[in-house]
Amino acid sequence: MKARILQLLREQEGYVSGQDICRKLSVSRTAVWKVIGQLKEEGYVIEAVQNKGYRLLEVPDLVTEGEVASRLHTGWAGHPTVFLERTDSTNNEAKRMAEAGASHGTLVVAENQEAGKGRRGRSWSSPEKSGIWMTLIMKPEFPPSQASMLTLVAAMAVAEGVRSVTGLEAGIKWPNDIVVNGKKICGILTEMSAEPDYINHVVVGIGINANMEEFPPDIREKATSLSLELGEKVSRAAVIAEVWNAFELYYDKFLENADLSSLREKYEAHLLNRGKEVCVLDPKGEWRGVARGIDRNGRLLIEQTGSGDEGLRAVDSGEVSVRGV
Ligand code: BTX
Repeated sequence: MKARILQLLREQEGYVSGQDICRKLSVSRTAVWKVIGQLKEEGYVIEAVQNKGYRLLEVPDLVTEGEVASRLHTGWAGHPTVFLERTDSTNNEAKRMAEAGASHGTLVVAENQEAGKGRRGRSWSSPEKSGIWMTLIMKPEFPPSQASMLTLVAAMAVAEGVRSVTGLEAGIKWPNDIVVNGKKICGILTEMSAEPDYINHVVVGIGINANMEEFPPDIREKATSLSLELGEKVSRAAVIAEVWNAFELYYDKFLENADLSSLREKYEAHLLNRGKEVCVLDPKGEWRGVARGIDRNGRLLIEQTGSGDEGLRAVDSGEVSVRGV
């Protein structure tokens, strides 16, 4: 009921009368009054005026069930959402839960992540109560070879979610860095447990720098947060909900062919490397070219330059890394 009352207050520009809330939710006046009291205790500033009703003036940056659920419009992603005060890594937690039988769509969100992980053993800086550290458990039916593309689907969802909540121009640096004004605001780590032809589970971990005001010296040059770019704090709950609202829509499109053919255009519209010169760090030797887009499997298409070996080459994120020139 708390989530529904919050939703009604948020949707209304002016006052919502107590009577309207009672009627819409089929509850008593006393019940509404109690919930309003609880919300005030949690830090919401709600004005109550006789004969007019209630008006929401200020929302604290809380990552609570009420704040997330009142904005989440998904059928399965985030149902249920498990909120933790602390964990080692939401990806590790999600894997443990998946092995213990947690269902497809379960989302794990933690306020404090003590050992946040990046790709290939790197670490992910996760300061307390200012970022978004979350992981979705998935048990899909497509073959394991397709799972790495979920990272690109997630990147699109983050770009979309961030744009819709903040208006910031979030773009994607292939394959899955989300960048605002040239600096990284998000990292995505997808991990899988599978047999050769069968996925046990996939966990899609997303870290978003939401409201931190500074970064450790080693990443200060390349990292930023939504609040630093926007000049004001953002509602982390709103970003969480909008990311999964977008993810579910994109995932449905992905499932049409179990590849990115229906999403390519949209991904490319956010792709910052497009039309730019890139250097491919290939273990067999570095080479350069101009990034043109992605193929249906999420490989970056690069037009090779300057080697006498011209043509479009597709590179795989598991094999090479790419940096801007
Ligand atoms: P990555 O390997 O692409 O990026 C890791 C690199 O990014 C680090 O080596 C460091 O240079 C830089 N970095 C570290 N922390 C930050 C930060 N907060 N902002 C910007 N740059 C940073 C990307 O790996 C995948 C990260 C996934 C993180 C999520 S959080 C929820 C889930 N749980 C978990 O343990 N990991 C995922």
